[in-house]
Amino acid sequence: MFKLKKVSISLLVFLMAISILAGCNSNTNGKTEKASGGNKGGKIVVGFSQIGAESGWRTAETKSIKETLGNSPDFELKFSDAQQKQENQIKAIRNFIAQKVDVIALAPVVETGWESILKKARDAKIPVILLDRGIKVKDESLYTSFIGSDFILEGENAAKELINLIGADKGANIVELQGTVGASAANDRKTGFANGLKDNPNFKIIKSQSGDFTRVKGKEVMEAFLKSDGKNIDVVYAHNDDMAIGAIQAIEEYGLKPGEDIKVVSIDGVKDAFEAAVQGKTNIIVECNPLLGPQLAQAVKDLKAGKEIPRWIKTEESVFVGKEAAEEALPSRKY
Ligand code: GYE
Repeated sequence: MFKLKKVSISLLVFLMAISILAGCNSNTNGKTEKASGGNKGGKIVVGFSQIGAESGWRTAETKSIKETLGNSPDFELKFSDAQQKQENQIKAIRNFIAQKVDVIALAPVVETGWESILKKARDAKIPVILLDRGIKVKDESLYTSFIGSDFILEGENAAKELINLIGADKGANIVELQGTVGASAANDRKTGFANGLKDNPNFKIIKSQSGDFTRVKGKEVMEAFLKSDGKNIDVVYAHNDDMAIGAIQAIEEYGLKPGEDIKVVSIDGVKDAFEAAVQGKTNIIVECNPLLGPQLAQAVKDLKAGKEIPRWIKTEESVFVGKEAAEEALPSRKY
């Protein structure tokens, strides 16, 4: 009797496990997501290949997409986290094609190497919308649209505001913390910043290295810069706020005052950066908006309704310089 009960409980657990597995399929990096054959119940099925969770910016972007598309009766969202690996993104796109999603949204970790998988999506007649970072492809028809910021302009604005802050006649020794190697956001922010400095040769980039868009690496690289060149550094330019926050910690541990002894300039505009600015620890924040969910939802709807969507959907962005600007903006910051 007891034995029988035990067997039937195990059988039940086994059957339950099978039915759960049947409803799910394992995606590229081992995480599971709901299976579906596309366009279920009139919903538009969107497969989103996200880069990972390296920064406050990216977490805010994921939240915005999940809140907008994941909670809407109009969409079914399939979300895949690539954990910073292009190969995971390629696998995720292959899965989305196999699942016959209606639209693929891709936040590409790096700029190159997308041709072959995007050709597969095109052959399957699934439009691809790039989100937040761009790619370099010879055949521009491999994607439909890019939703995101002008990173070159962001870099130029960072340089322009820095020159205003320090004074064009003075000049500064700058160290640069680059984003992920090969990412459009890193390449273009580097180019834009260099463009912005080129008429002011007194502003020199004395060191430049990748901190991979993370706090931990930003801190590590800044520690190395300080160790080799500490007394010479006037400014740190970080391609995102998280690396700047890591650098601020490194500067404090080195015994200098961030925002005063070493000026800090970074891009994104996450709350933590505004809090640092309020404390006078950072000087210039160039905004880059991660709340792309509503724009993606609109673009996908328009596309499915047969409308032509813009090749580049840009976002309005500002620059915040100094303590007062940060104090004023902080209460209404959404990310
Ligand atoms: O600035 C950074 C992130 O691609 C625009 O990626 C995005 C960048 C953002 O990790 O914080």
